[in-house]
Amino acid sequence: MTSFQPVAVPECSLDRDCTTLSRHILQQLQSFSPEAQDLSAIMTRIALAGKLIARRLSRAGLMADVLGFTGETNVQGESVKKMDVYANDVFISVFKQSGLVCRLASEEMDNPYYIPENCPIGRYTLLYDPIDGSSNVDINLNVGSIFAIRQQQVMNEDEADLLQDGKGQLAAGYILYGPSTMLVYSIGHGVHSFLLDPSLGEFILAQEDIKIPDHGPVYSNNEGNFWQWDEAFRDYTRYVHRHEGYTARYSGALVGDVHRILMQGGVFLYPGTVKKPEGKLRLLYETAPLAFLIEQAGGKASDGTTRILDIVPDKLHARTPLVIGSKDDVKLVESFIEDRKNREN
Ligand code: P6P
Repeated sequence: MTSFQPVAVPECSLDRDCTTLSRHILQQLQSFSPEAQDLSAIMTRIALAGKLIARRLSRAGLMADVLGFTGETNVQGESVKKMDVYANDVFISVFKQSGLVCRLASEEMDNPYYIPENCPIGRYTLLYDPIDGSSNVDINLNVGSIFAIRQQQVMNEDEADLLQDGKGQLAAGYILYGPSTMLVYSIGHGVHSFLLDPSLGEFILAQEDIKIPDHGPVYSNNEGNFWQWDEAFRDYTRYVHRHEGYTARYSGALVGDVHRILMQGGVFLYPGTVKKPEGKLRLLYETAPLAFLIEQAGGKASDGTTRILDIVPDKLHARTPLVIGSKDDVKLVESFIEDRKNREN
């Protein structure tokens, strides 16, 4: 009779499986203060939203009434996907009866959504793009959610206190719905990724303190807009066309494109165009959260001249051009803009 030898579970795998998002945040903050507990609880709710959206996306092709358009147009003037509405509502629902978030501002809503019962206690605002890249939803390609958490400074239903630069963000990150569902976040202590383990229903720590390379081979932009760009962006594009060591990658979904840049290095750029000189991407819930994250990973983010985190929006849905990624690659793009300015002066 052979004696039963229990399989030794390496301590790290058990410990890793127990390193949930909420525990990680408290470890990061090295505090159990009410503020730390709040952030931990908010991030846990964001993770719940991610699970609900991931579940819906994984079945989208099999369920009625999930894919396709609603027939409505949002404040951005964009046709609204059914998945946009579902995801927007998920974030609202997970924060009801939470006592945490008083106000939610989203790409999909003209004005912020208030949860009055939370406001006396919950002094936080969630800014989010519920489904970024929704044009990819119907063709089963990656999409993402982008979020930022800010302290709420006023109790009245006035969005003026939201019109601040991105340095006041308490936390920011994204959820990437790809082959795996990954949550990448920062609360100002580095950038960390968590993978959803469907068998546990938990986001489990995947990588801590992610650092973006100072340079990478990837440049990511929609060259179909080349004819609409300022000459400086054309100069940059011609440069990478003529020099070895660059490769173009563009999925049409910001979260996936920026995640690739974070992991492999390089630069994503969405310049202003003739039609949209201020660019297409929205500051408060797209470019500012991503800029916060990329800077925490050692990268850089600007609108081509001004640091994204220094830009103060004039309205809730303000847009900015975006140049984001590896320090050296962002500087290279900025150098073409500087050169053009010097030549014109
Ligand atoms: P274009 C998706 O609509 C989005 O907001 C981002 O996710 C993406 O980076 C960008 O627009 C793509 O825009 O003009 O290249 O289709």
